[in-house]
Amino acid sequence: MNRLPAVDVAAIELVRVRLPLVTPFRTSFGVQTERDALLVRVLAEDGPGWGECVTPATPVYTEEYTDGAAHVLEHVLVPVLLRAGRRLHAEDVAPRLRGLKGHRMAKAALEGAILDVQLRAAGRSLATHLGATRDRVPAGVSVGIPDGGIPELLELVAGHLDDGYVRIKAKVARGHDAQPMQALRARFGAALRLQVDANAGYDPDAPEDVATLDALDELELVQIEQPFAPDRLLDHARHAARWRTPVCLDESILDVARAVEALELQACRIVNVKPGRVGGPLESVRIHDACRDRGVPVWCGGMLETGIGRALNVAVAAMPGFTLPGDTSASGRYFAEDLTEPFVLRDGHLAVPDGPGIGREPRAEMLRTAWRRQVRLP
Ligand code: OSB
Ligand code: MG
Repeated sequence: MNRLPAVDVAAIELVRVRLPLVTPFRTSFGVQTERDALLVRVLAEDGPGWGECVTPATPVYTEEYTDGAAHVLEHVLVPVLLRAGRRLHAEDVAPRLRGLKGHRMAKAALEGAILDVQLRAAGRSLATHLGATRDRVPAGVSVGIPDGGIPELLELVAGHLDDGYVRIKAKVARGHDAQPMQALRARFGAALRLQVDANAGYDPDAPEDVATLDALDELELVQIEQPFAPDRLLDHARHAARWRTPVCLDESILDVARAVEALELQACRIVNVKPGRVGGPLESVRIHDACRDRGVPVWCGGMLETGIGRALNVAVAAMPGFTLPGDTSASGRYFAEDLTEPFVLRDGHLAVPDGPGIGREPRAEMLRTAWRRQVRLP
C-alpha cells in the first residue's frame, strides 16, 4: 500500500438512509425488514468520499447499534478527529481515536470515507491500493431462517443456486438447525457448498446444544460460524478440537490481536473479515496479512450493506488471502433498488469496482428516496 497524499477535510456529514429489504432476514437474534443505514460523507476539495456504518438498528449482533453510532460520531468521534487538524490521512483515524474505546463500526465508516476521498483525489481504485489480485470475486449468499420452515428453505436455496451463487450459508438457531441442514444435503447432494452461521446462539455447556452441533458436524459443511458467545474463545477451542468441520469466527474477531489470539488458542481455523466490525479497511488488511502468514483462509462477511459498504467489501475480498467465497451477494439479493449503481451477479461473481476510490457513490434520486436526516459537522 503506497502512502497517499493527505486531504483537507472541509466538513463531515452523517447521512441517515432507509432501504426496505426484498425479503425479511431472520437470524438467531431476530428479524430485520429494512436496512436503516448511517453513511459518512467527507467533504473535500476533490469531491466527497463515502463510508457506511454497518451497525444494525439494535445491539443484537454486537454492542453497537445505529442510533448509538450516530450519537458517538456526532458528539465524540468526529469532533475529536477534527480538533487535531483538518489535514487527514486515513491512517490518522485510528490513532487519533485510540483513547475512545470500542465503537469500531462507527470508526470504520469514518476511516473508509477518508480513504475514499484520498483515493479519489489520487485517481486510484481501492482494490488497486489494497493490492487486490482479482477483478471479480466469487459470491456466496447468506440465507436467513424462513417463516415457512424446511419447504421454504429448500425453495429459497434452489433459487439462489439458479441465480449462480457458488456457496450457501444458512443461518441456524435452536429449532432450526440439524434437521433443515440434513434436508438441504438430501435435496442438493454432496456437491452443495454449504456452511452454517449460528450468530453465537448456542451454549457450549448445554448437552442439547452440543448434540445439535455434533449432528451438524456430520454434514460435510465448509465451516461452522460463531457457534458460541464472542468472548468464549476457550469454549470454541474445546469443541473445535472434537469436530472435523472447521470453526470460523465472526463476532469474536474485533481486531488483528484478537484474530491472532483466536488462532493461537485454536478457537478457529477460518476467519470472517468484516471491515465494518474490525474498525475499517486498514485493520482488515492487517488481519488478512496475519492470517495469510499463518496459512489461514479468510473470507469477507457482510452486514446487509448498501452499495457503499458493499463496494468496500468487494475490494477487500479481492485481496489474495480471501480464498473462500464471501457473503458478498448482489444488490438484488437485498434491495429492489440499491443506493448506488447495483452490484450484479455474473457467472457467480461480482466485478470488483475499478473506478477511483470505492468506485461507487449514491445515485442522487436514490439518495432523495431513501433520505431520512442529515447532520453536518463541525
Ligand atoms: O453474522 O454474518 C452475520 C447480517 C447481519 C448481521 C450479521 C450477519 C449477517 C449476515 C448477512 O449473515 C450477510 C450479508 O449478506 O450481508
Ligand atoms: Mg456471521
